[in-house]
Amino acid sequence: MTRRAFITGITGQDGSYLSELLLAQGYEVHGSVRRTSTLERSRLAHLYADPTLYNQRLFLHYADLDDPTTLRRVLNAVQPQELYHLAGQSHVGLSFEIPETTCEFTAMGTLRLLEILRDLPEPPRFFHATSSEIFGRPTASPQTEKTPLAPINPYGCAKAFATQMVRVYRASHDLFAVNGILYNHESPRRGENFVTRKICRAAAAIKLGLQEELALGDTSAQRDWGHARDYVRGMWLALNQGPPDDYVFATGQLHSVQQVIETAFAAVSLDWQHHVKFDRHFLRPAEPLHLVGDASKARAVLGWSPTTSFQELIQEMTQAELDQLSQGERRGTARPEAR
Ligand code: F7E
Repeated sequence: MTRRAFITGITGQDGSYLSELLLAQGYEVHGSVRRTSTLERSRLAHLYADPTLYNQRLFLHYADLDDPTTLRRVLNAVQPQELYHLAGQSHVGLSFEIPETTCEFTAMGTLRLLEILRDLPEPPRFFHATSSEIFGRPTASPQTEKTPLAPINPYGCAKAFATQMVRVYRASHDLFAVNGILYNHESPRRGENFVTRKICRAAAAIKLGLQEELALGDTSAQRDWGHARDYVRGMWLALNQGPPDDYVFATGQLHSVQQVIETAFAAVSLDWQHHVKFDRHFLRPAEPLHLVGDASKARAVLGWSPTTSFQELIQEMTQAELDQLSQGERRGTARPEAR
């Protein structure tokens, strides 16, 4: 029997990689998209350009987390066996500016989804993409599934609420519900306002003479960065290989924003010191500290481990920008700025 999966946030970085993984395994894949005036679905373009996939095994539905009636109707019609909940406002810096929207989608949106699942005759297995930001400034490093929640920004608070609700619904309503505690994961498909993509794109644009300098905030900030493709494999394993539980997905390695700069600029043989400048506009009111994950449980229970090193990740992202920007330059559509 063909398995059916539903993805909220299918048009995002993780949604596109997860769609590819599920389609390659023979799944029928459904996803919700927001009804907006712009159709930002470029990450899926290669999939729905394929007539053997689009509307055959890949289906998009208009539905959103702030419209539970539509979501309920769509989920009733699709009856997925697996639901991957990836949608939400995911930019930490932005969450200080739009905290209510962030909580509305990321916290309440998840609760609404759990309420809908509870009422379905056969609730799907549920994967919630939560975040290392729930730990804020933890007292222990690296963090595990047992590390206490201590968020320090609106995004982390919204994710902490949603994470705890998933735990409550798993324990109280017998749902197969999983929290994947995801540390930073990047790729050439990352949104342009996240720091790795911003740096890699700028390094490539400067190399091609399309941009002169790159303005950044705190370059001493450190993160545990992995490749998004590895993390979506973890999502699938979590719903198919283990009991419903919480799992940390991380590389266990900390690197600084400064190291991203040096690696990306070295990949295009440029001296970063001639191009990178500080702009306080990109500083955040609070920075988390020592967010580095211990993925031992995912390794032991799910057989998961990351396969891409930090160097490989940043080099791949920079090369992808070079390729994309040089193609755009040839067509006269290069658009380097990413602030
Ligand atoms: O920032 C510093 C910034 O925006 C990383 C999301 O996926 O991962 C992501 O959140 C660091 C921070 O990611 C700039 O202050 C310096 O310390 O790439 P980011 P994030 O905030 O870690 C977690 C796990 C999530 O769950 C989130 O959804 O880089 N930084 N200068 C800068 N960051 C940005 N964006 N832009 C700068 O100019």
